[in-house]
This record gives sequence, C-alpha cells and structure tokens, in this order.
Amino acid sequence: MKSLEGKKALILGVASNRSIAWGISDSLKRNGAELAFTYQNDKLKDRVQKLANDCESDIIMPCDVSENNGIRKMLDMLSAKWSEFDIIVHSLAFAPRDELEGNYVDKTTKEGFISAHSISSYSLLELCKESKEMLKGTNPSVISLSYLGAVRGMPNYNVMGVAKASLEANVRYLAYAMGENNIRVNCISAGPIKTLAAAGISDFRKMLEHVEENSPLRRNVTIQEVGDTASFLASDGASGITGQVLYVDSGYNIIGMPALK
Ligand code: NAD
Ligand code: 0WE
Repeated sequence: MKSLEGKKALILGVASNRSIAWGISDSLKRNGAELAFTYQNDKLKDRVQKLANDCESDIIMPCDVSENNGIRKMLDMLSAKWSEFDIIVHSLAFAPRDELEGNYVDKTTKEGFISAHSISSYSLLELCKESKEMLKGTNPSVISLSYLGAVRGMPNYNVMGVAKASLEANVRYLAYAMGENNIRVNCISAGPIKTLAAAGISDFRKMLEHVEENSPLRRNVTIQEVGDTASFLASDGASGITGQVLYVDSGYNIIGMPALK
C-alpha cells in the first residue's frame, strides 16, 4: 500500500509547475494522497486549475493570506468537500521586492517588516488555528518551507531571513501547542531552487553555481527531492517527528569552509 493512501492534503503556494508546492503535490499524489489547492489571486487561477486537473483534484479555492479572514473563508469552502483532512502544506512567503537587496539596515521599512512577518510566518499560525478542528486523521502533519537565511547572516535575503527565523520558531511553538492533538508541525529548509520567487533576485544564478561547487553533494536540489521529503514527513513513518527543521540542501548548511582554490 502507498504511504499516503487515504490521506487528504491541502496545499497552499502553487504558482507554476516550478513551485516547490508543485513538487510536493506531485509527490504526495504519487504516494496516494488526495489533494486540494489554493491560489493567491485571479492571475494564478487558470494555471492552478490546470495543475489541479493533472493530479485529479477538483478542489481549488482562492486564498490570499494577507486578507482579513482569507484563511477562514477558504476553510469554510473546503469544509463543503472535506469534513476532516490530514496534511497542510504551507509553501508561501513574501517581502517587498526592493527590500530583498542591498543593506538590511538601510533598506528595511516598518511596513516591509510587518508584511514579511505577517504573510510568511503569522499565516502559518492562522492556518493552524483555523483548521485545528478539521485536522483529524491518524497522524496529521503540517509542513512549511524555510531557508538557511533564517539562521545565518547572508547578503540580500535581509528581512526575509528575519521572517524565516520567526517561521522556524513558530514551527516549534505550534508543534508544542498542537502536540496535545497529535498534530505534528515541521518545516523543510530547502536549498536555492529556480522558481518564480527566485525570478529577478540578483545573483541567483551565482548562488546556484556556488552550491553546485561547494555543497557536499556538489549539485543543487530539485522540487522532486523536496517533495519526497514532504511525503515522508506527512507519512505515518514520521509519526514521532515534530517541531523540526529538516534540511534538503545537498548538505550545504553543514560546511564550515569551501574548498580553497
Ligand atoms: P513560488 O513563487 O513558486 O511560490 C511562492 C508562493 O507564495 C506563490 O504561489 C504565491 O502565490 C504565494 N504567496 C505569496 N504571497 C501570498 C499571499 N499573500 N497569500 C497567498 N499566497 C501567497 O516560489 P517557491 O520558491 O516555490 O516558494 C515557496 C516557499 O519555499 C516559500 O516559503 C519560499 O520562501 C520557500 N523557499 C524557496 C527557496 C527557493 O530558492 N526557491 C528556497 C528555500 C525556501
Ligand atoms: O524565500 C525565498 C524568496 C521568497 C520571496 C521572493 C520574492 C520575489 C518577489 C519573498 N518575497 C518576494 N517578493 C517579491 O516581490 N527564497 C529562499 C529564494 C531566495 O530569495 C532570495 C535569496 C534566495 C535564495 C533573495 C535574496 C538572496 C537570496
């Protein structure tokens, strides 16, 4: 039997077939899960509709997490189809474009700081709060996506790194609080991947080359690899794992110094 047979998963964060959320969807589907999708706005609706069709899902709902009650409204729509479900994938983040380059101190604004934290971290708490009563399978699992900039200083990631630090702490507090309902909360810290969120980020190609040259595995990771790790975390095989940050980054996070040339 497939590892996710009988489980239902709600996926937030598909924007294209390059999205990490799409790599996760594809893997969850291959492992037997049933899927429901959200899309951020009308611009993305048709694309998400097609991708949902590709994995035999007929549940697609709008959800902008920055909107008041956006998450509640989406879950009310979902409850017409599913009274209970097992898995949530939170694969979204936002900071104002111009605050993702240059000097952190000079570039970060109060509004940018608040929106980055609200969309990228608070939304995970709101999702958990509003869906707690519906997360009722054998081993419910909530999964989010983080990046190394949460725990290391690095160029340009700036306020997004501070918001990811908040997200990772959020994962631990949510894991603690929802443990009494047997709900597990974890995140995957992925290496850099060329998605829409990476488009237009200065030097992104150089970052990919740097990982290719210096990570233990000497290559970048794929959305398929992140997807298969998410399938593991969502499976009953991971029933003892909660509050963790799992690195899927070719081992890049463990190096102390690159090979000197
Ligand atoms: P992506 O552009 O495919 O996905 C980002 C998603 O965030 C989009 O679907 C977008 O609609 C959604 N989003 C943004 N603001 C939203 C809002 N207000 N309401 C609802 N949805 C909103 O890019 P991705 O790289 O797949 O990003 C997914 C996650 O992975 C993010 O949390 C990102 O920080 C994380 N991540 C990305 C990388 C990378 O290098 N691409 C590495 C590590 C972690
Ligand atoms: O988390 C991310 C990026 C998330 C992201 C992307 C955008 C681009 C468009 C958040 N907000 C926005 N806002 C926009 O307007 N990554 C892990 C990818 C990424 O982004 C970087 C990176 C890496 C890696 C930005 C600077 C430096 C490194």
